[in-house]
Amino acid sequence: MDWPSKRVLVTGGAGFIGSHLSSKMVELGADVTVLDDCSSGDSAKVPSEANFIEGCITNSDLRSSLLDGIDIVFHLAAIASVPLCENDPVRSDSVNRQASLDIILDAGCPVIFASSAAIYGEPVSIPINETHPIEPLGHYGGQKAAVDYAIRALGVGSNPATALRFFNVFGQGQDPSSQYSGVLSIFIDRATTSQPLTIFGDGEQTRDFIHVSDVISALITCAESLLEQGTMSPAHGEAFNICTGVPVTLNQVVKVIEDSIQGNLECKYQDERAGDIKHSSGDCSKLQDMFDWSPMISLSEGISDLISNSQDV
Ligand code: UD2
Repeated sequence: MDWPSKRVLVTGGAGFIGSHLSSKMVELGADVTVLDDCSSGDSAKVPSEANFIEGCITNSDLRSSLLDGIDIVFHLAAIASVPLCENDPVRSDSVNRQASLDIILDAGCPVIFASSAAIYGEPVSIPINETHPIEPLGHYGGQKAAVDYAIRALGVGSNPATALRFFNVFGQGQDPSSQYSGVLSIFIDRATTSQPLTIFGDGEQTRDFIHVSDVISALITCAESLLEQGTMSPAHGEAFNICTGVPVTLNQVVKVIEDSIQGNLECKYQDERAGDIKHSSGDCSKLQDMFDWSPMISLSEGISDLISNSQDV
């Protein structure tokens, strides 16, 4: 793909996944614009080579001006906190659902949308593949599901678009003190600062942890297909799980961290967190079979990398 000839818009490009993607796009030579309102992102994470615009995706004038001349949109901006979406469903609906639909309809170019495993709700079968029922448990999942559905309903006369359903993404650059942070960055922060870990429930809940670099390679794989083939791309109008297919319990996570730091961790078990699902494990064979994409970073490699980086700080 001739990325140096491409103008790329990354919404949410100051966030955890978005900043990794923006950096990768800059590295590939693309002309990158980042739109982020910094409500949860951090402008310091945006690569200096990118054109950074601080603003919200709900601003239709700003959206129109930024979409002009763009070759592809990675639409990652969202209110990603489940509690924030529950507390203000009207606001989160305008950001997560309405503005996303507007971007897909107005873009005039391919759009890759950050969907979520949250759309599945409590799994009825494991591993979860893309035909699993969509029964989100709250507003956040419902808003993501609405956009994911709209993409799957697109025909050949529309903008090319794909929905990628992220499972539990981890890697460098997730702020452990943030309410958006995942369990892995919290555990590693605690482990490397000699603090006890809090485990909600018995620690036997499972999650499918995928490294952010594998998420970036999935985003780029789908983007290249949409750019090359437009609505004839096998990714157009489709949704894909972005996961590893490897379920891991929190107790196993603790063991992997202990092996990496070669020490024992103190774990405090508390009541289950309200609204948590017990098991989440995805099947990524659809993306694997269609595009020969595979996750490359194992959980233990990713954890070792995070630990050595935290020790370098
Ligand atoms: C993920 C997404 C969330 C939403 C949800 C939908 C992340 C960070 N969050 O939430 O946005 O899509 O999936 O299902 O990816 N835990 C502890 N101790 C801690 C922190 C967490 O035991 O200090 C537990 C927590 O109760 C849960 C598991 O770890 O059972 C994973 O928690 P999480 O917040 O990392 O992610 P999850 O799957 O609840």
